[in-house]
Amino acid sequence: MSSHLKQFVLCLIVIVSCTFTIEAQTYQPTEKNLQNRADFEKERFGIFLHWGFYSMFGQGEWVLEHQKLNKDEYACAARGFYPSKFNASEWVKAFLDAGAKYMCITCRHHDGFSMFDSKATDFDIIDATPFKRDIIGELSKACDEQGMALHLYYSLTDWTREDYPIGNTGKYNGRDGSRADYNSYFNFMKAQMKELLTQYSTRALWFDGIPDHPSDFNWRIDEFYDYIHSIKPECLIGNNHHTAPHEGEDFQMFERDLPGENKAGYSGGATIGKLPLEMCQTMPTGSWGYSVDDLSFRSVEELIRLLVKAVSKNSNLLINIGPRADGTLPDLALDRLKGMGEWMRKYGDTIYGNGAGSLPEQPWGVTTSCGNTEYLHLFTYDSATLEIPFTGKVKKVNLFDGHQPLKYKLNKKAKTLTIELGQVPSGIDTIVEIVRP
Ligand code: FHN
Repeated sequence: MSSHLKQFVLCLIVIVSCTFTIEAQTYQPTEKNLQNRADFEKERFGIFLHWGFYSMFGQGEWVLEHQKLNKDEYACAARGFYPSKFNASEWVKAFLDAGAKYMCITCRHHDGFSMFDSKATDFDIIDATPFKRDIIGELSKACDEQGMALHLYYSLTDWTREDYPIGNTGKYNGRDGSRADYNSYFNFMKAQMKELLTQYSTRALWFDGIPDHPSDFNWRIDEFYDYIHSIKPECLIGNNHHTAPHEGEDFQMFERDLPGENKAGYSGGATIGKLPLEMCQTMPTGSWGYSVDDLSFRSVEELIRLLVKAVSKNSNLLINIGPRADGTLPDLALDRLKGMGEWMRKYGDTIYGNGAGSLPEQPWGVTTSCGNTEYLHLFTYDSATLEIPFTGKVKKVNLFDGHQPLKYKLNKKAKTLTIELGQVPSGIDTIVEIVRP
């Protein structure tokens, strides 16, 4: 073989091997993972729960940080954590009755306390509290029994472990930063991932905490995601890093804002990707964890409209509750869940399996759609006649309530559809359904 031919063959081998190397790095979700994504996207409504022994302080989930508490003294409070009224089945039933199809609970928040039976640490619900019951395990069982999907929130930030490299937070709680050892911490997290993925019916992992370090900090996230998907390829991974989706992720979340908005200030760098979307928001206007003084709960009307708006932007809504230290859900949270359930039982068809409609947000409200049916959600409108931009044909136009036919006029030249609503809309959400042929 001539030297030129040898060089050509060698170059060809290098190119092909590089191609395979690159392809090997491109994440390929499995069919079951894609099915989980599709199911997640159809469900549209989930319940978020921020719960830990920090609920005993009644000052939210950041009390350790906000009060600059000593981590060891703070950990002593776990010895009194006994949520005697916790009933996983009652919780799951309340969420399902509200119309939610999945739940996401903090199995380990920034304080590093594990609400599940972990062999990787004694700072967990079994070893550090008198309760000694696997809260995540009981919720997983209740979800299986009642048909609710379980997602687990897991913090990459840790305010109490010495091997976690101290970042923007956790600086004043008595740790010796010189003992940081990210490899040790990474292996601890991998050990817990294996527990969470094999001990429970975990459909998704909801990561948080990345902003604790600057963007050049090496979390070894690709290795972490590969490890997770090597154990459970169908597990959905989402990470609340407030930026565009990262290779290996299966859904994209937005905090306190609808996709594309940035009113709360977390989503400045979060360009909307192609993955299923989810926005999360608190039921009270304050913290995620239980705050004894935070009784400013959003109204049922506001929560329903938020859910409808989320769906109008092809997003799920994950609405958060902070359970009390005794294992009960705040009365106001139960009240809101009840009100949402009453609405969802009547109008859930305009939410489940729906995505964005043909119109961007209008002064009167938003649109959702499913198949050949579009739903106009009129929140505030003071006329009995509505004209919208519209192209294409119409099979029928109904008031969703009772599917009562409405008079309409299609103007193909002006590309408008004028609908006689019969009366000026009132209430939380007047829904008009437009069925195309
Ligand atoms: O610091 C956390 C906070 O406690 C809460 O868990 C929220 C939920 O999205 N995420 C972080 C703040 O961005």
